Amino acid sequence: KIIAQKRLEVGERKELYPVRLLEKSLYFESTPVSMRKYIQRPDLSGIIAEFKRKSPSKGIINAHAPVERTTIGYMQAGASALSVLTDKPFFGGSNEDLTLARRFNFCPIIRKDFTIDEYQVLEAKSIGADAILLIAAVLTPAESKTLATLAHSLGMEVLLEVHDEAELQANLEVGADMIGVNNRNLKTFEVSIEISKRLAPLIPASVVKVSESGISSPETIRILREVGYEGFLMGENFMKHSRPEKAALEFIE
Ligand code: IGP
Repeated sequence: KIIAQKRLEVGERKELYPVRLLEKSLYFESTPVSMRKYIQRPDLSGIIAEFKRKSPSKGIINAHAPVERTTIGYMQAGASALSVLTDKPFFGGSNEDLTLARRFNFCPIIRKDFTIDEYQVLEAKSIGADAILLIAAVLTPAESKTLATLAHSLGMEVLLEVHDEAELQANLEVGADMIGVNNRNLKTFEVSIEISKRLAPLIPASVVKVSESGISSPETIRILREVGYEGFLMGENFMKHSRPEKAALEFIE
């Protein structure tokens, strides 16, 4: 459903903003910040703090928090990177949200969208993203590889999201910089970090491991670190507060 909607949406935007317009963005002249490196920095928390107003599983999470204050605060709290949802129908985000976050922050920003088309990779670059998300469940390994190669040619990094062993095995040749294990089952919306624990030993050491979704305690992060994760993608646990950045500061301290 989400993917069918995404195809329509991308089709419309391609007409409105053809690639030759996207390529006029000044961001094409700037070098992205390495998200891998920031995640591995010992002086930062490893937390990738997410800005999202709503989600398919929870509905509205936070309709009022402004992008600027929230993302600046996330960074000041010690987040290693920012994740900004740019999908409107399902997550209430926009490209403008990411560009605003970009204008106020130097840290890496991943554009959280369902990337299915090369156009979106160019678009990510044009709005100031440093990394893109590829979801194994909605792409063939060949498609992922094409999109990853394009992202790399633009200097961006790739976070490849997987949910099980089969997806992981099938995508080892994609060349992702980071592999994210989603703890949320996309069919049942159920969350369990067991999936991160199970897949950790199967992820090659050269790839940065990220655990995604449903993280709400420092104890969980400690457990995930023990099995090899360096990045922790957290959204709702912060965004459910009226001041998400304050929740992040308390959590990280
Ligand atoms: C954040 P949570 O449970 O902390 O809000 O999860 C993030 O992992 C989640 O938003 C997410 C996501 C995605 C969103 C994981 N994979 C793919 C959109 C698309």
